[in-house]
Amino acid sequence: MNTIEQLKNSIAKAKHLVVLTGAGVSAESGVPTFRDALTGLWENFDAMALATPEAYLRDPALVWGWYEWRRKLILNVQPNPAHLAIATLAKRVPKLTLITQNVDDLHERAGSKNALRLHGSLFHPRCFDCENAYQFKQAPMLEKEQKITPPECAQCGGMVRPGVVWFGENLPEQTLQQAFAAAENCDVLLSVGTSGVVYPAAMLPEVAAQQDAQVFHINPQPSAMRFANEQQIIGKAGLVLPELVE
Ligand code: BJW
Ligand code: ZN
Repeated sequence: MNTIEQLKNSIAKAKHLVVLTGAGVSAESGVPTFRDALTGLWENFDAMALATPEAYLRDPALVWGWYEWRRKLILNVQPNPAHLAIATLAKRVPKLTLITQNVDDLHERAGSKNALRLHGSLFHPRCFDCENAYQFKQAPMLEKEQKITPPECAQCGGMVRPGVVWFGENLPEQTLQQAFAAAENCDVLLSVGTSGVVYPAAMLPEVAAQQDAQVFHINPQPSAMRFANEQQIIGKAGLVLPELVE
């Protein structure tokens, strides 16, 4: 039996399936992954270095412009067959917990409900100082990749920041607890399109494997595997996942 057949069998028997997604699940929608090289205004920057509170405070317009450019990009793309297959899988198993590291809204637009968002969202900015939520009033106002001064908070006049989790910041506590509880209690965990290098999300497959769940990685690149109950399917999410629901 090949690994896809094994995965199908495991899913058919699963009482609780966890799907953990990373940037690779949105790649076939045309969204660059986090570790793809940046372009244009940001080509000399490393995404890892821009996604920090320090980078934002050093040059707010550079960082806010990067996030507005990305918000515009997301608004102009569509969910791909991988997002759609995950939404379909949720209807085929007794329980599916979707955990995403992505800050786009493509899972929701594909029909997935209640995704646990570990790293926040591009669409829910807040004040850097008082955390008051900020409502976008318009689609991103940028013709090209450019710096944009962040809007002001209506409550305290502080600068608005993206509603995402940057390096060195805590993940939303309740969401993180729910994600770990799901990993501890599932029988199958499917890790899709993540490099698995960013913590604490990177611990979730390991936690599931230690609790004897079957863990499968779907990625065009080989994944680091440490447990006997861990397997990989080398391939693109948009090709592999639809096979599970056809
Ligand atoms: C395809 C495909 C296709 C392509 N189909 N696949 C323990 C050990 C070491 C360090 C730490 C640790 N605990 C905490 C840390 C520090 C830090 C960390 O992890 N650092 C590491 C880099 C070493 N973590 C944190 O700071 C976290 N906070 C925290 O732990 O708080 C407590 C604390 C505070 C202070 C000190 C210590 C503890 C916060 C992490 C926040 C991450 N935020 C970002 C940015 C979000 C906003 C934004 O988007 O701008 O989240 S970073 C970035 O990485 C983003 C992603 O969600 C995340 C994961 O990336 P992902 O999704 O895996 O994407 P890629 O691009 O890396 O990989 C894409 C994959 O897709 C590749 O494998 C491709 O092959 C594949 N692919 N096409 C399927 N078609
Ligand atoms: Zn404020």
